[in-house]
Amino acid sequence: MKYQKYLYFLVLGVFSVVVLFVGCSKNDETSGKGETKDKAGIELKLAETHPNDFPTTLADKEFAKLVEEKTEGRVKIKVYEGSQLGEEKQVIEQIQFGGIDFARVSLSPVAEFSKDLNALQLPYIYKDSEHMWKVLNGPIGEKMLDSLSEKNILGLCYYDGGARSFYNTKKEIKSLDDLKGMKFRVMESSLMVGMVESLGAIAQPMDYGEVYSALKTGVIDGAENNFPSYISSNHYEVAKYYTIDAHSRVPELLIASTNSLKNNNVSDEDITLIKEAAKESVDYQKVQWEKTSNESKEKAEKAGCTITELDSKELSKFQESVQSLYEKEGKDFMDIIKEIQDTK
Ligand code: GTR
Repeated sequence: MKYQKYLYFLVLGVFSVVVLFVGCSKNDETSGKGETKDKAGIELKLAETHPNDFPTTLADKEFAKLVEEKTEGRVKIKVYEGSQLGEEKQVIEQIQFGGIDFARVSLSPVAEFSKDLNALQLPYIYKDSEHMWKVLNGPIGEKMLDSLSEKNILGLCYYDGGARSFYNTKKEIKSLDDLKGMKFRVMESSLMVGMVESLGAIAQPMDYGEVYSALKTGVIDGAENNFPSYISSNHYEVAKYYTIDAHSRVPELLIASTNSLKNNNVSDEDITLIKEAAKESVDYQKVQWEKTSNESKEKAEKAGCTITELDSKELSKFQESVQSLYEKEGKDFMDIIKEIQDTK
């Protein structure tokens, strides 16, 4: 009887130790950033709209790889592509709160939170891609990234987003007149609404993920984007008319949440390494961008899309029409506009 009692306590003791051990090791794997931080580094989330093989997604992954290498595993970044963490507007809000740690988003919706950024996406502000990169890599580009800190955003770098043009389900657009009265989806950006209106068309802001079905069901007549997005979103299947008017070059942005970096105790040294990794991923992204742009245009041609180049006379009409927008939307940052235009 006495032994039975000892045996009972022994079994109970062994059982408790096992339960405690299993519980602890489970906790280590799954929870508490604090707990895993010391042993395996922290894992942070990066939100991306585009699918797996898109140039920006590939660059996000290159960035994540560089961060892990440079911080020797202290900071790991997992890329959630295909809008798994939400559409861009909500993602940017989450970045501000610290609910999402990193994101690659278009500059357009970010400019809603930091209005001066609009100078970088005004229609026809850049002569060409080279001019845009001079601006982005120069003092204006740096200043704009830094200005995001007021909104709890750490601006890391710019990626290439090519040039955006109109496409639609209805007809070939060869002139400014052809645009009149047509309804185009735009990003969640007041500047983009103004741009479409200045060209005489109707603007409908909408999340990117809703555009395909809106085109299909006729809620909108068209949208506007670069060739890689036109293809990867499958919009080309339903909106077969693409007119190369290249009305805006909207840079892509890689950003981090200053709140999340703080909450996760990411050290200043590691933040410096994160910034370095971002800058180093830019050239890689540009190579991917160039390749995918060419392939996407070819794919659109092969799929039987009608691709129209605007003649120079019509292009000047587009450029003249958007001037009203410079005066209306750009009045608070005329100095920046001038600086951009003067950048050689
Ligand atoms: C793409 C851009 C995305 C998203 C999308 C849109 O060109 O890369 O980040 O902003 O356009 O039109 O919403």
